[in-house]
Amino acid sequence: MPAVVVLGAQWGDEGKGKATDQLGGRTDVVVKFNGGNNAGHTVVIEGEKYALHLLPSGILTPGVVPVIANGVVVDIEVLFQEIDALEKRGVDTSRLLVSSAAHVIAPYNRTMDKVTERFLGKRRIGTTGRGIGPTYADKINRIGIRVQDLFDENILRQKIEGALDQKNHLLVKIYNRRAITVDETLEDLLRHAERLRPHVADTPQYLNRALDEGRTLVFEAGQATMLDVDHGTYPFVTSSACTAGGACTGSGVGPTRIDRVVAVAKAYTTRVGEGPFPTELLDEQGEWLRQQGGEYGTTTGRPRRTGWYDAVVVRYASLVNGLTDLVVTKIDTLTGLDRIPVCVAYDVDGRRTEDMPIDQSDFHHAKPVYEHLDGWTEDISGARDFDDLPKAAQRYLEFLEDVSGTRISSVGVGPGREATIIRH
Ligand code: 2SA
Ligand code: GDP
Ligand code: MG
Repeated sequence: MPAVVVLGAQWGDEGKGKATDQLGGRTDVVVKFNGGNNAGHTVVIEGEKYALHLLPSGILTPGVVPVIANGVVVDIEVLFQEIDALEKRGVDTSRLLVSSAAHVIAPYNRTMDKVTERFLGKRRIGTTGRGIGPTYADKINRIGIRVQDLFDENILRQKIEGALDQKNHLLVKIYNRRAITVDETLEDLLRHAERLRPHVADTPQYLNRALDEGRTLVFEAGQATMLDVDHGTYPFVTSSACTAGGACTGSGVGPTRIDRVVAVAKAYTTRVGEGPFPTELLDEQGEWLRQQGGEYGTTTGRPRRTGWYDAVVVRYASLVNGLTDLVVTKIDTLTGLDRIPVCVAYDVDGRRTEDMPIDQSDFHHAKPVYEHLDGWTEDISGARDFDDLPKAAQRYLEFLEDVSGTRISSVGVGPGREATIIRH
């Protein structure tokens, strides 16, 4: 498996960090291709917990080359905070490569993220407030700042001046904030430039050469299919391409070089931030799932919204990503339930549909159609083989495989690296 994409099938936090870390033992390079420090990926190794935001999860495996590719937006201050925290715990980060074409999150992007959300009020997106959306907006508007600009102060100053012309107009006239100066922005962006310099690389060249030499690459997506700016529940999405195609545009590796696309799905569903969520549970059952699964944001600590497994969503993820494999995580969280509902279709204004409605108003009205499966009470966290699972848990997984349209190649029964059942 020379090139594998690992992405989220739902609304994020499915356990992609753990899945990528597990592939780390069999890979040479791990590439982050979208998003930024809005991501929160948790990896537990021998009881030690690591929360990664901007760095790819592969960084925890000795010898792996972690790459922050061109599709990522980089907060340089946060990057070095994360590097320092990992180095203190004995993780070697010296091999990190950062694309010279990646965009940089400027302080005014963070400010714009926060003021825009406040201004939107009830219509807010529920962003992480890390400046992600405004930085991608600048990229598309062609007024963004890239990593390579940090090494030419003249160009950097001109770019900041250009960007601030627009931002200050909005900040002062619309949002009633103080104007941001070019000098303070320049100082902020240049603070760590020299420290960053040795990590900066032509990453499309590096990655394609690595493939030519027969090395193995894992592309780790941030966020997930339903948060993808094109294929997700727009406008309640993040601002990047979280789907399989994003691995190509976000890294400079062509689609013909990708061998497998693996999606991670929780055995139920969660979502952080605003937006439609058909199987959401707003009652004590939802609170039970939140407590049982420890469903709180890895980056912001926000309580995650919880609900039952939605096979319409995962089938859609299978379609838009061309999935080859599904990894189902957190099935241990469901232990103790009498019966477990699984959404197999939607009722949209009296009409049954098995496909994701393309019209967002239909998705907002979609009512889940459930099938109910038997639960189990046995502790399954020690299971390492499919046959170790109680019959009801086996049937639950076989049902998910059936209704999700993709083979389940591995199952998570706990947060630890070892708590996994490999099937294929
Ligand atoms: P943004 O900040 O512009 O990307 O927010 C836009 C939407 O994307 C959602 N989003 C996420 N959803 C799930 N997990 C994410 N990462 C963290 C985690 C979240 C946290 O791993 O737990 O700690 O709160 C993530 N990042 C962005 C976000 O909620 C908005 O709906
Ligand atoms: P990511 O953003 O997709 O990498 O996921 P997060 O790290 O934000 O959230 C997933 C959470 O579930 C983390 O706390 C993981 O340690 C945990 N986790 C992952 N797989 C499993 C599993 O199979 N069982 C349990 N109980 N926890 C898991
Ligand atoms: Mg997460």
